[in-house]
Amino acid sequence: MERTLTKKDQKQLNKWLNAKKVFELLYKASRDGCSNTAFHQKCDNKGPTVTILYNTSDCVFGGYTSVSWDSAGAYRVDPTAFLFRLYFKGSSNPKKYPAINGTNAIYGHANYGPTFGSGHDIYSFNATVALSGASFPLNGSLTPGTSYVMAGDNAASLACSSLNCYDVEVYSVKDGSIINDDQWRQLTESKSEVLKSEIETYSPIDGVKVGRVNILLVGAVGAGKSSYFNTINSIFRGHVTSQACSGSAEHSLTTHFNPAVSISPDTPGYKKTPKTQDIIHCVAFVIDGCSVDVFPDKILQNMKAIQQKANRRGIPQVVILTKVDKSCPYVEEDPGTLFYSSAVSELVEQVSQLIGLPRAHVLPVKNYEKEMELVDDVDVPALVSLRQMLRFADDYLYNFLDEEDED
Ligand SMILES: Nc1nc2c(ncn2[C@@H]2O[C@H](COP(=O)(O)OP(=O)(O)OP(=O)(O)O)[C@@H](O)[C@H]2O)c(=O)[nH]1
Ligand SMILES: [Mg+2]
Repeated sequence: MERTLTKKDQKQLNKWLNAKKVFELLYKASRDGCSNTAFHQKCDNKGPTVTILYNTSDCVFGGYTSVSWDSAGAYRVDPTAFLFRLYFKGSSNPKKYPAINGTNAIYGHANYGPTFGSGHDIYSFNATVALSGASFPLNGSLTPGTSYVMAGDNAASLACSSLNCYDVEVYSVKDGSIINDDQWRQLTESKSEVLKSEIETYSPIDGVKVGRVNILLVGAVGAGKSSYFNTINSIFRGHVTSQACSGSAEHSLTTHFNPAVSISPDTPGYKKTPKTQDIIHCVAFVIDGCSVDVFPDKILQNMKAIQQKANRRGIPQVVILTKVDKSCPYVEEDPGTLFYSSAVSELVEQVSQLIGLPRAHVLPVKNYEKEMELVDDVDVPALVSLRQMLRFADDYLYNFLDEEDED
């Protein structure tokens, strides 16, 4: 039994909600602790949510509410709330139990975990529940039927009357992405072969002694720098490669250059009087699309500091916005929808405001990560991003047209 909301479960919930919502995990007892404080810290004032309990009888059940959890110690009205069962003793057995009139739909109390109904319809827990073996013996109670229409069902047929749970999860229920008929970013060229040959035949503008342009990739641990490099590399190699190690780790996986030590004039290879070909011609901030809502302040400050330095030198900057497949289920399923996805378009807007760059400088990509073979629809946004950086680098090189005669 899965102890997380599967795609199939999400589809079922969307059927009941008669909508296309996306589910974002806010709270998970096994991860965050089974306590009133952890629950309220993660879930208060987050809008519509769905709570799911996974008990040791392999029953999966819970409740949906469109109103926010809070710690006010009062019932909240929600005629759209409902309880549900997804699995019974390990078998799919979906059933929805609507609110009777919605008056006592949920109870938000600082000491309580998620609580539905005035008769302890589903009252998960109170204070802290310690893990006992592999499960949390929840200390609430399960007596559905006061505020929700059980239509012949009861605690036994809902969930084997058991609150001994492997896990309790709360997901935020958000408006899903939509796929528009028109692209939100008009691409003049959307064939990867054409983009590829455009880039292959690129050389920096005439009149500057620069054989190639230097692009600096900067970003947080795990943002997708190595993956982006690998994606571009793969496209030109003609098959998926992973020259730069990528993966997930607490500290940076790529430590080719010691990140703890700044470069100084004593660093081997340091050039006191760099030529135009030695300097950075474009700075690319690599940002994980999933991190945008909760962007760490420290990283933002670091980026702003780099931005200031780049601005002083007039160096163009872009954002490579990675993992956009995780922000839109359609893009995840079909990367060809990337430039049609409302979620990606909104994300680009959000990042442009966060970093303070025009939207055209925010370049969304979905890197190669799970794929074994090249996919045209993955290549196109990556190539578009690279072409854009080359164009910006060229713009920057114009500044050096007159300065190249000294040597
Ligand atoms: N779904 C998805 N996963 C991605 C994408 N880009 C990167 N990843 C995953 O994110 C994780 C981190 O990516 P890396 O490329 O290693 O990140 P990095 O910026 O090089 O990280 P460090 O070198 O550790 O600082 C890996 O598990 C990648 O597979 C993407 O566009 N979509
Ligand atoms: Mg790396």
